[in-house]
Amino acid sequence: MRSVIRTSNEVQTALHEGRAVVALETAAVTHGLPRYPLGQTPLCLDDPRYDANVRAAFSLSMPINSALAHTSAAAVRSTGAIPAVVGMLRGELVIGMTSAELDELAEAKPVTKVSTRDIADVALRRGHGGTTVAATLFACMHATPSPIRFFATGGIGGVHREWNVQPDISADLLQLATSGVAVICAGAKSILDLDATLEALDSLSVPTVGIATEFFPRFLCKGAAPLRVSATVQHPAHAAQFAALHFALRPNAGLLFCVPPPAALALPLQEMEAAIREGLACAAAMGARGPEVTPVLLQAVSDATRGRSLETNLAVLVQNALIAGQIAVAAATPTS
Ligand code: PSU
Ligand code: MN
Repeated sequence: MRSVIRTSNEVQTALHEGRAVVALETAAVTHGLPRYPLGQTPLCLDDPRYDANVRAAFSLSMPINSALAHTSAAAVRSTGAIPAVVGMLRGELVIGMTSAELDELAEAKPVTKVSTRDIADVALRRGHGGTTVAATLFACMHATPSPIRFFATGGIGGVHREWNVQPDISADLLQLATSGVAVICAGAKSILDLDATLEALDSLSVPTVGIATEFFPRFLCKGAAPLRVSATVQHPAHAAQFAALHFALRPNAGLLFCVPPPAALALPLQEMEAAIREGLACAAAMGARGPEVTPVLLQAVSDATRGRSLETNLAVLVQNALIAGQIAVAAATPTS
């Protein structure tokens, strides 16, 4: 049987030497972000935490999805960590895509939104796919020569609203519970039922650890009723200590590090809720089902906020990549 999973040489070497590695997913690239150029530098890149290399990585002539992917990878690199972009090209699950491979995936058509269940199907068809949080977690655990322990995304999937009418629970949750990886995120997407999502994470024994916050972030949103995280750490080095102890105790269980969106770009709850309701109506009218639901909702929310939620989504993706890099570097114990 041919090998379906390939870890790049750069990532293999870094893992072998005990250096910091951060995985990045690509379902956000292939299915969560637009494929037209933004026409301006994203607002979030004015932040002094990003160096010139990170700002330069967002090419104005490129479609938003590939520009963002390059920028997230550059944010990881700016901390001294190695980015491992995960995605499927020609049936291969690649851990550590090159820039050229990333551009190819960002433009690919048709391209599948690959969750864990879809990996064998896309491999057999030799297809292309953007990997969700669930499939990326699976890849992290199967990296050679050792698992990747840190992974950045925007917001994880979770329990959808009206789950009591039509149960829709992201495969991200179960995969997180059974993969020894720390996911750095802005909580779960606010298009979901966040109370139910937190209860599910609790049932699955996934720690929700706020970084300098006691509250579970609401993805792109601020001003909502607070939801509590299960623990709080103060800074990335403290998060690295938490992760080290967690993985020593439970090497095959995941955890979430939760970082709220930058305050200046977070969207007020009322605006967000109105946009989500429009999105839900749109998804229902389109008859969106299963994996189609999240991309339709994200696009509808972006339209309803006239692109403001897109800016916030970009801010969250790049910020989480940066913080994941800082945590991974603090946790690393290089052998040379
Ligand atoms: N974060 C973002 N945008 C996204 C996603 C995360 O900022 O598009 C993706 C992730 O890949 C996540 C997926 O796994 O959305 C959840 O989809 P679903 O609800 O169908 O499981
Ligand atoms: Mn779903």
